[in-house]
Amino acid sequence: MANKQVISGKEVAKHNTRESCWIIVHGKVYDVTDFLDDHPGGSKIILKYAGKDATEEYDPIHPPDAITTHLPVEKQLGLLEPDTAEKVEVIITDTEKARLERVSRRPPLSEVLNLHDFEAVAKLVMPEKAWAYYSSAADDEITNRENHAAYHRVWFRPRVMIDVTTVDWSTTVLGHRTSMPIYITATALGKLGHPDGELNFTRGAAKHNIIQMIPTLASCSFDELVDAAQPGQVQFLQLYVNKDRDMTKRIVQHAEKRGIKALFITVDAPQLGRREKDMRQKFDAEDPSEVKKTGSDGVDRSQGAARAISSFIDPGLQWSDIPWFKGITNMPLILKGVQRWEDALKAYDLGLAGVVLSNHGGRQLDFARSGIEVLVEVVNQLGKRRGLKFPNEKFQLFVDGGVRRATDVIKAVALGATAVGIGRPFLYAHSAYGQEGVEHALQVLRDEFEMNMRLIGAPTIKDIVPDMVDASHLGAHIVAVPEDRLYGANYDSMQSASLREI
Ligand code: 173
Repeated sequence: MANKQVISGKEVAKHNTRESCWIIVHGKVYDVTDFLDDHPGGSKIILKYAGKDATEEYDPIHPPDAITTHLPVEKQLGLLEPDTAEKVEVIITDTEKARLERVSRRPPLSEVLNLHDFEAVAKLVMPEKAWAYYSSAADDEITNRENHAAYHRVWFRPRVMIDVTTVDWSTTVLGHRTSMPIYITATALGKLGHPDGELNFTRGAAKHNIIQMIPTLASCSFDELVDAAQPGQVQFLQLYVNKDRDMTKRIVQHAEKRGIKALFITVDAPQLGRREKDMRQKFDAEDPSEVKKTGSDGVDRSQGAARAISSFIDPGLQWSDIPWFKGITNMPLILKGVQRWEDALKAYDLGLAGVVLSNHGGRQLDFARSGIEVLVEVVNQLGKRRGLKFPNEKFQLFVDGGVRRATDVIKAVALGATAVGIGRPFLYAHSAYGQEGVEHALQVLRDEFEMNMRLIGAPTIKDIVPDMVDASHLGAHIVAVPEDRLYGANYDSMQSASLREI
């Protein structure tokens, strides 16, 4: 902070009104009076901390530099005299007490047998708001459920009498070794689930030699996550393109300098989808008249916190911007969120390194098709039109969304994917068990790979070829197979509006 003057907690405490509102974040004092009406989460939540230390409330939902990016330097007043801040009275509600009691009754990790189990435990032990944010999806959440259900329409054609004494499911992604054909994909706001945030993913990924994709909207700072990586550990960066292209350029060039190996540009979120579970939480928690308010920046605050903090994303991003990206970085460029073969073909023709066939975990356009379904059409069309064979070193296909088992990953690899992104399951693992949870989730997948490689008769990843699956009914959007009870039990039904308590 430019201003080094030391301010006592007593002095800060005097500025506890709408007319003069100072807060403390990470030992620094800020004058946020003029910013109150522009705060994406509304002014009420800041006013609760007026004159006090807001760090604990701030951390989970803001990237660490959010405050310095948004406040003019002259409002960054100085350093707090240590240990002098007025304490915020922490009221532990009955709901919170009940939750903490459930946390103490979590099953040991040895009883967590699969990724569904993490979701079941997380649902019971997470703060309701965090669960609502992570689990929510767009509109009627049809795509969200389809993402998982689509894997039920792909069946195996295993080979027998193959020597599977040793099986090896390691592979390379964009030229980098990984112990499994999966990566931890980018998900925002990690600290909502666990105080260590995305560091749990960095550390868990290091233990298992897995690639982590760092999100633009991580709760931890980018540098913190890069610093936490082991020597040689591979990290990618997911990029939301800012309307301010200079800002984007700085982020990208800094990432490259820090050793990030690939840039995944998100292209399916020119505007954030409606996540009604998330929105309902906001209405329950705050006075609706407050939440509905539009700030002087014109950002609608009625649609959940995520939507408000995403207002920097440029809806004007277009194909003609690609040369600009190529001009500012030598990192391989991958488009994340491609949903039709025509766009995959364009990406190939523009010389990009690959695409992620993804619908953003069903959080954007409802009735977007699953990544696995789009994969089949992309492989067919790019084969026909450009003679490409997949998996392909020069143009790599990734899918994400709905993956819960190594068999799901194996299906995607058989159909031409280089690797598969997994997001929510790691959020649930870290929310319920921290870093250990992430490591256990990876161990579960590892064990599933070992067994299933043997059972389908594939000693290596190269042996997982298209004829090992029957995907002939993938495009038929009818699931005439037994329902997945574990998934179905976890899936949190949407709710309709209800009468208010009087
Ligand atoms: O899916 C999301 O919630 C997401 O990508 C996002 C985007 C902007 C702000 C917060 C989350």
